[in-house]
Amino acid sequence: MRGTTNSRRRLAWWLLPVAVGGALWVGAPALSDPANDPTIQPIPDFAADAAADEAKSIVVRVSFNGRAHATVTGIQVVDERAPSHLGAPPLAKVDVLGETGLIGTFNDWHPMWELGEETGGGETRRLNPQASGRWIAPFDRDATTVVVTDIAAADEIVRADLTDAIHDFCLANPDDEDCLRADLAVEAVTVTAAPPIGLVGADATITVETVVTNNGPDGPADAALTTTAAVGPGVTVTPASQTATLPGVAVNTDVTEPDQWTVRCDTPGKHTVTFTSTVATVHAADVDLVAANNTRSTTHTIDCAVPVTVNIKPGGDPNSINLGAGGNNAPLAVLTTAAGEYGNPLAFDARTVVATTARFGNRAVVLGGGGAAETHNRRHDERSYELDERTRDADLDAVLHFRAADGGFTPGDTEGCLIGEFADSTGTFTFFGCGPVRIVP
Ligand SMILES: [Ca+2]
Ligand SMILES: [Ca+2]
Ligand SMILES: [Ca+2]
Ligand SMILES: [Ca+2]
Repeated sequence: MRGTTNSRRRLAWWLLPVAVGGALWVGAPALSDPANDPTIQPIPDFAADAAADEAKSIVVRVSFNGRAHATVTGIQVVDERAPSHLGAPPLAKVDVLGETGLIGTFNDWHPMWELGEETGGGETRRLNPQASGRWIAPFDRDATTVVVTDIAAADEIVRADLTDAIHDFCLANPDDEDCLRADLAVEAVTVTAAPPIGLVGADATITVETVVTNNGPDGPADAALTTTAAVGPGVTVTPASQTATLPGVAVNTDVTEPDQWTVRCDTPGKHTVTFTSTVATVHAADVDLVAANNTRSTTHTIDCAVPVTVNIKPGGDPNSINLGAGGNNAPLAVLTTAAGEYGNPLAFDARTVVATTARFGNRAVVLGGGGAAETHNRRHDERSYELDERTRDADLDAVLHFRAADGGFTPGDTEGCLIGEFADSTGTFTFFGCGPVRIVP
């Protein structure tokens, strides 16, 4: 240790703030300049100056438990200008970080360093391992973190998250010039696109749009939007939640955020999905004092249908669909199948088909509620043909008849679809199946 030199340097650290804050004696200008004459210059009004000074600072208090082991005991925004660190020694390095990187850095005292005076007049120093102290940084609305490094030990002493303290300050002082007061609101949550039915074992896509606005008074404000999907048993929605940042939502301006969700039906029946959107400010210095309008929900009911195998024109191939008079009684078999047969996830007993609910035709037409109704309003249970058009297995299938011209077919259609209800001991559910057709105009 170069004791003498170090002592002198430390002494300079003591004195420099005094020198900067007070008069500069070295090379002082001549008193002949009236501007430098203290006898005629007014005494500054400290109270008035303090009131006009809107500068704030961030105070990080710590207590040590050994060198470079400090815990944060408090973080606070105060209405006072941060002290100058111009003459501070390179003991601790204080970095103020924001979302996009370094905002400011300065050297400061290390609270563990304690200086004293020897009885003989010399200077003593010691490290107090139980010290407590504070660092004071100029306020910055974008500050997120203070990192203090012990320069000599090259150790991070503390890393303090400032966001709660800044947010609390702005909640208490929303009209402060560094705070932004925005009443963000979710105006609407709407399912804008969804398939008419879901199929058990298959994925479907649902589009949900959330409209966010900023009721002011301040803006634009970045908004964080979170939308969650809640479902009961029998259906799965992924992801469970989605987030988006809506940059710069201007006052009285609507911003629409669309999200896509994958819905998978696990069991037959009608299942309800609830989409809930919540908006919040993004930055610590931005506050929304009206929480009541930050969340909105919508519910969507998805009818999970059981996929079935249909043999249009059983025993025949191709499955010609005659839209003229020849197609007045087109037969179709709904096959009774075991789970896994023809790729169907669930077993299906065709004898549960409710014939009066069956509609046959173009896919979009039957999914939209149209299509041809069963000609006789009844089901014919018989051992019909498998898709090879030759095999007839032992179980009974449901043969139905339709007037093809009522199916909404167009000449280019290559598939015919059947939708309807089936009823078993557990309830009434929807079934759906399609097969290839050749349209005969
Ligand atoms: Ca609000
Ligand atoms: Ca056939
Ligand atoms: Ca069968
Ligand atoms: Ca059969």
